[in-house]
Amino acid sequence: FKFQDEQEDSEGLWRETFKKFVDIKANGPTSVGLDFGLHGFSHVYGLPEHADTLRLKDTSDGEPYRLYNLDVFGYSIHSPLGLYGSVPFLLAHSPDRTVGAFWLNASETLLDVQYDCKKVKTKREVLPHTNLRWMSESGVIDSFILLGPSPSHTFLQYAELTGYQALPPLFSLGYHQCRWSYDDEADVKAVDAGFDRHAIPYDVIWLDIEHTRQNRYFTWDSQLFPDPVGLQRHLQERERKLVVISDPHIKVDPSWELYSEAQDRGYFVRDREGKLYNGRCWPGESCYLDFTSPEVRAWYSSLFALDKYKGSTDSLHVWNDMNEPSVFGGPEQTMPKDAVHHGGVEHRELHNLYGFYQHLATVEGLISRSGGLERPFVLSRSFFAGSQRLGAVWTGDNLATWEYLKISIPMLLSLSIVGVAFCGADVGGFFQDPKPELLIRWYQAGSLQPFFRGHSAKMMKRREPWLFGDTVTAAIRNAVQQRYCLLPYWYTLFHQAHTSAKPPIRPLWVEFSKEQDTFTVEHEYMIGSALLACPVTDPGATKVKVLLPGSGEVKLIFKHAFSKVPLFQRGGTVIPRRTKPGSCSADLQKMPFSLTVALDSNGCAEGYLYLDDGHSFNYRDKKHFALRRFSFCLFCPPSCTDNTGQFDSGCLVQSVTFLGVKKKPSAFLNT
Ligand code: NBV
Repeated sequence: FKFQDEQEDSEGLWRETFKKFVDIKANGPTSVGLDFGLHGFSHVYGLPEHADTLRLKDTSDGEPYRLYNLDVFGYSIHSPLGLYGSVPFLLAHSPDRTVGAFWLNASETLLDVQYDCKKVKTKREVLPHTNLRWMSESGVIDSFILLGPSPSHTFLQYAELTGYQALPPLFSLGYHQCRWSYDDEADVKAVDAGFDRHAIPYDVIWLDIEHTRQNRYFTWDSQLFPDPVGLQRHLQERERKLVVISDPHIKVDPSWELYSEAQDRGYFVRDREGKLYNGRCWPGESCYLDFTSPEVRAWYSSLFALDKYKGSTDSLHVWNDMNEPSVFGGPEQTMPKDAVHHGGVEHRELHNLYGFYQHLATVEGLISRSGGLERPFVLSRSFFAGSQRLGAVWTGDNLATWEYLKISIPMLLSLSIVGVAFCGADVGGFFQDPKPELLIRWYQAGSLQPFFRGHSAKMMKRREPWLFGDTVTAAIRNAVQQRYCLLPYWYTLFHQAHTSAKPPIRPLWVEFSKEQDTFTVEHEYMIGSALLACPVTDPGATKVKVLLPGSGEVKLIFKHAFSKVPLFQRGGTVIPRRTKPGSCSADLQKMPFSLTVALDSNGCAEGYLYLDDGHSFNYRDKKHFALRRFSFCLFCPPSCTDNTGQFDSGCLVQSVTFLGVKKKPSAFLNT
């Protein structure tokens, strides 16, 4: 078929006009779609990224859920519109079964969900039913139905398809201090010292775009950061790290070697006429590296080599922002769909994968920089199915309001159940100035989420934790210190995600899969199988109701404002903690352990502890790890879970606390 007449093409199948943009649709209409019926299900979850409820909504009367990676400043809450990343995977759950549906397509994708549209009569009962309609602008139908039957089986089946969570370096599970932007070296050193002065542990300080020479990534502003190596050494003395931003757009500047080399080698995305695609971003006129090309990725990775990236050291890690990609003034602030990539592939075919490929190239760069020995840390704003193999993601530019704090929980749970388990939201809110109560509550919530970073925009007031008076500082200190003491547990959970695909934070229905009153709970969740968290997300809260599956609802009254975060340990579990928080995760490694044993109704409990050096691949390549199972039970002796591991942590267990002991023991048990 050939496009004949614009009059006849009112739906824009052959050529589409959006505002001033014309999409030439060189290949004509190419959309694909498929309907699925899920018999027996009335709860569907996943499909990030949306700022919406955990259970996907019925879309019959509104817009379908959209998956199209976009830079949406101050995004709306409870909207089906696409945000920075996309994972076209969902899970359906019922008391008897969990299944997964994965629609492997990286072009713009829509999903319609219809609950209970048809009741299927069996001899025994009336079953619910859910209809799904997947629609993609382009590509092929490549779809997987995962049969579960449990949530854990479904996680595992999906990880076999798209990969397991990378094991993060331990430091990256600590607290990160970010701001757009810290002014200069002196500012960074002052903030770093502030954490020590106020006894607040932290691991990483971040530099945003202004650290570069006019937004040329891989460079430093020589006025503001004259001695970046010295700065990193300074941080390293306290065993802390630096993260710097590296965006995918490259300033058009023929006198800059990085630009001219990429241009000479043909490494930029082209427009539909074959010319260099020019967009605008922070540096002004910019070109966009074509990360979909393996050759471009290999070249970009090589830029992170220590001798190439001047001013970098091995304690520098990376943050990929604006990689949807964001193009100022572009259609929907992104790249036109008819731009052309490596192999003549139109941007429309792979839009949702662009950021993933930058993330991949950055991760490979950091791994190669260390000769393949060290685990990288790279945060990306854009993501796709499989991004869990690369590192961490965050939920972009949120606002400092209670609504954004509240929605961060279902947003992070939705990411977690589709494998992207190392995720977080800007603590405090990126835009607007949080009141102290909100800031405290956000630190408390963030300390119970996988990626824990405070961040704020440059037009906002400074908000280092000690700027709001002693009460606020003490509350934030308490939240961060609790996080550090609990790091052995978080690290063990990440090892579990890495090896068996269970996400560290889980909706209640994952752990209590038969209890239907958990199926729509979205502000409480499990951290592993042992802790139930219910961060406070309402202003002025003096009490909070918490559903404890199996035991009903409890009401907690707060005696002192902001003092408590509801966190419960489940009977039958053992939690490993460090006895003191230290000043950063490396310092923490010197502290002894404490174990908290919460007995179940039979007087038994078990738990795990995973240890390794916290930073290298030796756990994988040399089996330098220890995985211990603690069990408290008269009838089963303690055991070492994986005898192949060879890691001597040299650590001691200093104390064991028992919860739920019904009567005074008559003798000490030898466990
Ligand atoms: O690089 C500046 C910011 C960054 O701080 C933020 O975290 C990103 O999500 N970036 C977006 C661009 C500016 C947004 C207005």
